[in-house]
Amino acid sequence: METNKLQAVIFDLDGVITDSAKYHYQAWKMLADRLDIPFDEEYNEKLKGVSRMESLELILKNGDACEKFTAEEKAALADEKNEFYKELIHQITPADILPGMAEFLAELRAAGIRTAVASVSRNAPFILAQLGVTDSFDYVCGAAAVERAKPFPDIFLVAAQHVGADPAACVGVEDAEAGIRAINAAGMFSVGVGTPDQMREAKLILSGTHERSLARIREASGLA
Ligand code: B16
Ligand code: MG
Repeated sequence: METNKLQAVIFDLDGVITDSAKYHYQAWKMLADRLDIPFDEEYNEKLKGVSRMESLELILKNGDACEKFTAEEKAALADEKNEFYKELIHQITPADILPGMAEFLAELRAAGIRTAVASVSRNAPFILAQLGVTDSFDYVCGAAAVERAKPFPDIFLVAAQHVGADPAACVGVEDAEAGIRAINAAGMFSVGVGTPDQMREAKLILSGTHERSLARIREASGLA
């Protein structure tokens, strides 16, 4: 298999394809308020790319409430958040694709580069359908396909395998630190969307999705 040619680009969903983080925030905020636990947008940054149950633990920790609930009660709290989140994401339309991403996906298709989504969100297929971009991806890898979440490389490796790409010939795009670590650990070239401070470990940093450029990615990654 050729490794000097760019074979696939694997995308995180939340924060890269669309800004679903704001809905996660609203849904967790509703739960935190009900439980009388402090929770704000700054603390919400810690939840990006983190699984649903781990997010709940982080929120409870902020209110010293980890020990207050049984495992069953915690599962019910996570379900409560998810039901509210599912209502919120019905608002998503194709207009909510982040700037430049629809064009970028079309450019990749035209160049014969495979595309996949690596999202730990169990709501990823619904969100992609709302955005009208399901067919823009060759494979969607969700949390159910892997045991270990980001920062383990598993989700990116499974996505590469499904699209028949060598990890060394793949680029991963992420907006969360745990995600960038996962891409690097997978042996892929990491592109980070965010500030240099947040994206310290990314090999290429874009301040926003509008800055995406296949030419820049090819040049920086050395993948033709
Ligand atoms: P769900 P990503 C992640 O999506 C979010 O960043 C994170 O905040 C969320 O807790 C996680 O999905 C699980 O989502 O509750 O919908 O299954 O960034 O991996 O696309
Ligand atoms: Mg993300």
